[in-house]
Amino acid sequence: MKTRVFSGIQPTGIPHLGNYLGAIAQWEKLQQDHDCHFCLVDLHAITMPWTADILRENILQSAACLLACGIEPGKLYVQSSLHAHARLGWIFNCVVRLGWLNRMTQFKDKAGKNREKHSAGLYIYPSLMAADILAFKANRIPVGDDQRQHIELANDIAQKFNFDLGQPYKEKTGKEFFPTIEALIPPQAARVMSLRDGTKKMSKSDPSDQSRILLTDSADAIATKIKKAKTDPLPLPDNLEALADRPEAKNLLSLYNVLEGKNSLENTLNQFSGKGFGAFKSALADLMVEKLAPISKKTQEFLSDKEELRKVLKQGSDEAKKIADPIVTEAEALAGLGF
Ligand code: AQP
Repeated sequence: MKTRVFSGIQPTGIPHLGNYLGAIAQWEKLQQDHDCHFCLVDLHAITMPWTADILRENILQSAACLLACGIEPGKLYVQSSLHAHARLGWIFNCVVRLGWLNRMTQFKDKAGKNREKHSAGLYIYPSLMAADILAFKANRIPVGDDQRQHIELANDIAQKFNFDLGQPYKEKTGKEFFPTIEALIPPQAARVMSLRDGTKKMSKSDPSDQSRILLTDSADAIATKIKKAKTDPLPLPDNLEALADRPEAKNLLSLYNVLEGKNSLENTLNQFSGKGFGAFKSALADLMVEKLAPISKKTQEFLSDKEELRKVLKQGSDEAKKIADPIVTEAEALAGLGF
């Protein structure tokens, strides 16, 4: 049996380069020889203020972009079309401990000083994410580095469920009900940083458009964003140690390195060491345009037929239901639910 892979992305706008290098590029490779299910997590998207029409449009745009990145029809669906997520999510809300949720750094970062004003959904988001994964009993989760802590929490929730409620299943089968989950975090570009601040991750929710490269950005937009990207006055160094306290330079060099398909930052450093940022940025923008232009073009093609896009998402949902519905029904029975 093929190993099962699950991952999701919030349909909160067109995916950016961080989403692509941290997650989507891995998805595209894994689908060749794994049982893959990729999800547009609209239930997560509504944990921050939202508008229904914009959300609907973002779902189609994100779907078109993911298909343009090579995700195959039948493997992509919308989270809210599968009730298994919310059903298991509620059970997990009752399994997860408040102390565990209090440790989640992403909530602290997003809620900031205004935590009282944020939705309860934002706070319990990680337990829904655990349900997203475990509704499939998936055990390989390709994600960026920012999701590491949430995957650890999903394992804690799975273990507590197994221990508190899964004993009858274990006695019958000799196995734990939920498997152990492994995050697949890419060796490079696991955390692509903002173009405006090398200490913050590139994110769809950053208020500045200039902080991220969208996969559908035009050549001009890419050139302008890279030209304006924050840097420092020093020339590019010739060794990795000298990048330690230069986060913006390190981020841009890493992007060049990974887009060029090299697996060592030293190669890129050798190519540009001693040069100023002007020449390097121009080479980086050209390379980005070369890699992203085909994705942008295909996204527009997919978007030109929204009926077809909806059909593709329905197909993905039908496939996902076949797996997740029986698992969640069994989890409910173990929890004494589902009379
Ligand atoms: N900067 C990044 N570098 C590498 N991987 C990243 N991911 C996100 N940002 C980076 C990975 O992309 C997948 C989808 O994540 P998401 O939709 O939660 O990402 P986002 O762009 O960060 O979206 P938002 O709306 O702005 O959400 P928050 O505020 O949560 O960051 C995940 O696998 C993620 O690791």
